[in-house]
Amino acid sequence: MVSELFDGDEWMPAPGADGYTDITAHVSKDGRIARIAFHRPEVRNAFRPHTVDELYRALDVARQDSKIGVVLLTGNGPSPKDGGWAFCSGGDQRIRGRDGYKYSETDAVTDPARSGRLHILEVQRLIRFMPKVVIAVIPGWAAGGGHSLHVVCDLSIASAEHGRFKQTDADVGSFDAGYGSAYFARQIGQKFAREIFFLAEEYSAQRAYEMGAINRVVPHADLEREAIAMARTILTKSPTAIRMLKFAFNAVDDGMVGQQVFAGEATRLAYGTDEAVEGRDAFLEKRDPDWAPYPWQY
Ligand code: S0N
Repeated sequence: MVSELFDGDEWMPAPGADGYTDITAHVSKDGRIARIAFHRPEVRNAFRPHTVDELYRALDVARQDSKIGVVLLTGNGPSPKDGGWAFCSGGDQRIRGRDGYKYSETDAVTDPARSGRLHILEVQRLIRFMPKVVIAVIPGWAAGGGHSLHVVCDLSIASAEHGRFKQTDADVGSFDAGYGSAYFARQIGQKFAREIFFLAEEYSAQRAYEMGAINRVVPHADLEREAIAMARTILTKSPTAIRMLKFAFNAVDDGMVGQQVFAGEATRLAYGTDEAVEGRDAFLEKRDPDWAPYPWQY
């Protein structure tokens, strides 16, 4: 079973999905929505390095598929051990070491070459900069680095009954000092963000909604259906408009990198104009460009 909330009639396996162990990856039958899920429910969907490798790969496959406009990022469940639900509980604390980390729980040694390498941050950047809408679909716990992942997603929708939020970073001595905290404060305000990190208390989905941390709270049984409905609404919109809006929302918080991403999109749009084609053709034909048909617009 993928997940109790998974509707097999909606999805087919994504390319390469057969090889995954720590996640599942599916595409809607019309090919327009991706569903990528943590698949370690027995540890509240904590991620180990291997999980992150697979997650990055699956997200990148979705990024490069020009039919896909929306990605649902979720956690499968419930746990076979105790029936608990999770979106993701962050880095797997069992394989974390002072000198690096083990690739999995069964490895005997840590790898110093990987010391301090939190490549979940590469996943955060992929979500942040992919020109598609990524929706965090939260059926249970979003804790630690799992909380930060939902923060970096474009939208978040959570289960009313099982959605739980907690920022444990200060409890376990590992902290996301980037999007997970500073950008989170931009979303919900400094006071709430500091409270969530400094007190590390538990919040219900309803409370998270009231603080402005998530977009919607829905009955557990309807969670994936509602997420798909949101995705389908987004898919009725102009892909270019959505892409430019996502990067516009990002740019103000992303400094020169945000400007660079936005600028790349502007250049892509410019390449589609006759004016840019004239510049290219003039160079190739070794003549002066004729800009006369292109006014200095006001
Ligand atoms: C999520 C919480 C609040 C759920 O509590 P609940 O419902 O009472 O369940 P538990 O009984 O606590 O958990 C059920 C089983 O799942 C295991 N488990 C849960 N979370 C993790 C985890 N993150 N790592 C490993 N195992 C986990 C429990 O141990 C239990 O197993 P059994 O039944 O065998 O006892 C609660 O579980 C909780 O607080 N979890 C920890 C949340 C947390 O602190 N996460 C880490 C925070 N930091 C980060 O994520 C940053 C990134 C990071 O740390 C990292 C990333 C990659 C590589 C290395 C690191 C690194 O740590 O340096």
